[in-house]
Formats: sequence, structure tokens, C-alpha cells
Amino acid sequence: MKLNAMNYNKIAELLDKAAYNAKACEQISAHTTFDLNAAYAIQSISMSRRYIRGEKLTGLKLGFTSRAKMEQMGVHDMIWGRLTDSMHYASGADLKKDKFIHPRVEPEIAFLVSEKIEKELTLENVKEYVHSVAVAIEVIDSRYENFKFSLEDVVADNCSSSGFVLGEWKPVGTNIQNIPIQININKALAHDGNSNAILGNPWESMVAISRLAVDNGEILKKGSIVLAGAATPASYVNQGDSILASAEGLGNVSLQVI
Ligand code: OOG
Ligand code: MG
Repeated sequence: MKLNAMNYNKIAELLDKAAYNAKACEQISAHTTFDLNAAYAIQSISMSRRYIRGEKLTGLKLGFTSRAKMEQMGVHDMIWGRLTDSMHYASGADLKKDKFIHPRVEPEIAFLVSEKIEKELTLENVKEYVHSVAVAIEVIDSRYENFKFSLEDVVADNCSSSGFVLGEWKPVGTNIQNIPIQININKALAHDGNSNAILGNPWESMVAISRLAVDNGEILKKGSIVLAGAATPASYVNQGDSILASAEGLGNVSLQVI
């Protein structure tokens, strides 16, 4: 079947319900041909359903900004999605596994926007728009069975976004280039990487998101959060797991799966 705009609402509803009920659905691409423009349109409609329920948009995330992530998931391009207030967990908080389908965690670098971004930034001026940086844990939970998807599927599914935990904000001048970043589960190293695995320089992710935001009519307001995309593959978590992510100079951030 080929998708037309009439079907967007139906698919957006299906994905939103899968997330809301923590019940996996079939990949859309199993039965339907659709392109990335359609996928982003579906993401946007599906997010509107969350806003109607009272969730607030608080930022944007990038995905597949590192080779490690692209290879793990078998995709080839950078994607972007939306973060809301209800996805935000305090460091050390409990994550109730049964509210998710098959959650995975990955270490991330987060940015706090200091000033409204309405134009594409450059590596030269990006720091003028960022107040602080932090190490973070992203919780991703594909709404598709077996965490399997095409690039279009995952975009429609808001890039698997389902939670994030922020470490302590550090001043924008804190070095985030070429730093080790790792994630431990129950005190054992799950994955480690280097921040430069993110587009060669993690600041490039802020440049990229500014371009994507402008191109797609999304304004990054002061106070918005941006996730750069993981430098390492993601790990499945189980009830009882203690998750700790750390990055050199940024400290650490934790999450308890219950
Ligand atoms: C999609 C989300 C990718 C990242 O950091 O690369 C992502 C997924 O892997 O399910 O968040
Ligand atoms: Mg991520």
C-alpha cells in the first residue's frame, strides 16, 4: 500500500497508542511505502496528540549521529525528534519498566539553550546560544516489535524517544570534545566511547539541530534541551538495574530501573 496524507492520522494514532499503552506494534514499512517527509509529518501529528493530553515540548534530540548507533540499528542517516516534559526524569530517579515496551539506555551529551535559535548556527557562534552542557542518559523504547525499524519507521515513531535524565549542568566553556563517555549497568561497563564519535565533534550536533529546526519551522526557545545522539550503542535494561553514565569533566548521572 502507498501512503497518502489521509492515512497519516491513523498511523500517528497507532504509534501514539503503542507508546501510551506500552504495547508494541508492527513496523509501518511492513505494509506501506512512505518517505521521510511523510514520516516527519506523522511524527508531528503523533506529538500533537501528546500536547493535547498536556505534555509540553521541552527540546529536540538527534539520533544516529555516530557510526556506533547507525551500525547497531542498521540505518544510514541522522534523524531528529522531540522531547517533552513527561520524558524528563531526575537523576537517580526510578524508571518503572512496565511503563515501557523494551527500554534501552544510552549515554548522551545534553545542551541547554540560552537564547532563542531562529537561524542555522555555525561552529564559530554555537556557544553563544548554549548556556550549559551535561552528561545525560537517554531512554529509548521503539514502539515497534523487536526494536526493528526502517529509517522512516523510526522517524514516524519520534525516534524512539521515551525518557531522558540530565546530569548536573556545567558551564558552556566546559570541554566536551574528545572526552571519554561511558555507561555502566550494575557497576559493570556496558559501553564506552568518545564524544567525538558524535559527528566528529559534539558541537556539530547543535549546529545540525539548529539547521533542522529552522528548516522544519521548530523554534528552539531559551531553556530548550538538546540531546546530541549517543556515541555508543544502546543497552537493554531489566528491573533492578542501576544505570550510571559518565563523561570526563561532566560528572555522572544515574537511573534506577524498578
Ligand atoms: C533511535 C534513536 C537513536 C541516538 O542517540 O542515536 C538515538 C533508536 O536507536 O531506537 O536516540
Ligand atoms: Mg539517543
